[in-house]
Amino acid sequence: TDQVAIVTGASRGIGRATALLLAMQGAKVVCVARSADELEEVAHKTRGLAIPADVSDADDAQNVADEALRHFGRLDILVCNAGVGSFNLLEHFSATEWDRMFDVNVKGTFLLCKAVVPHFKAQRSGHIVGIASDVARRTFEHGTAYGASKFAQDAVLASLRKEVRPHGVKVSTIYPGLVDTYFNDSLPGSPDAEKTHLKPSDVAQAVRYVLEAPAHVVVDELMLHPLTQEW
Ligand code: NJP
Repeated sequence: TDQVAIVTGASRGIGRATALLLAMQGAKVVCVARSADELEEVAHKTRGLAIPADVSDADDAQNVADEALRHFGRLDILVCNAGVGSFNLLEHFSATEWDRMFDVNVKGTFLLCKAVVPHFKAQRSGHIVGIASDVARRTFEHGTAYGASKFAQDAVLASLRKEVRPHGVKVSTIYPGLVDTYFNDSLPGSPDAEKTHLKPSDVAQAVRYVLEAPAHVVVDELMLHPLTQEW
């Protein structure tokens, strides 16, 4: 396809794998994250466009949509993947850390969607894919801040789904379990991870699956876990 896809959090992890897979499928990819060097490398590999941006900044978010449209002349897909998380007992979280998670995970999703939705509605097509988390559907110790942010992000996407459906615009939400990435300052690639974690490319395949649904079908929700993960 010659579709144009914005992928946030494309500098590493799930976003990087998604950008590479969509490019392999023929999409033109707009790679978004804060780390300019890593982003350039991914944009080079995908022969796409790198736009360094902070998704929690309203001007940055609008600029991503404007630049993508200016550069490629069209816009079809937004993958809202950028996210951060850390885990602790409630009383050990600082207010700053709480804000960071809500700024990136919730406000970032809101701002990117807000930037593309008017365009998608006007063209009566478009597909937003949100990378949420299985913890948007369950609670756990040490998850007060991250879990709350993922519940909130999920609610943003679910409400938006109802708003845009009458305009021919799709919203799909993906709920992965553990994924072997740099998330929460971890280092991917440990020998055990193959059994205990999904690979970033597993989640990228899920993104591809929801995007490939026929025009009259929307995959609202898709949850995937490593077989070993209890949840
Ligand atoms: O994590 P990681 P994942 N503005 O750390 C970017 C969800 N998830 O791939 O800005 C723009 O390898 C950051 O780029 P940079 C999770 O909640 C994960 O696992 O350069 N971009 C990087 O590219 C998140 O929504 C697991 O630092 C910003 C990317 O985000 C999504 O998967 C389980 C940014 C993070 O890459 C991708 O995370 C689950 C900002 N302000 C859900 N802040 C899991 N890994 O186990 C960060 O259920 N980024």
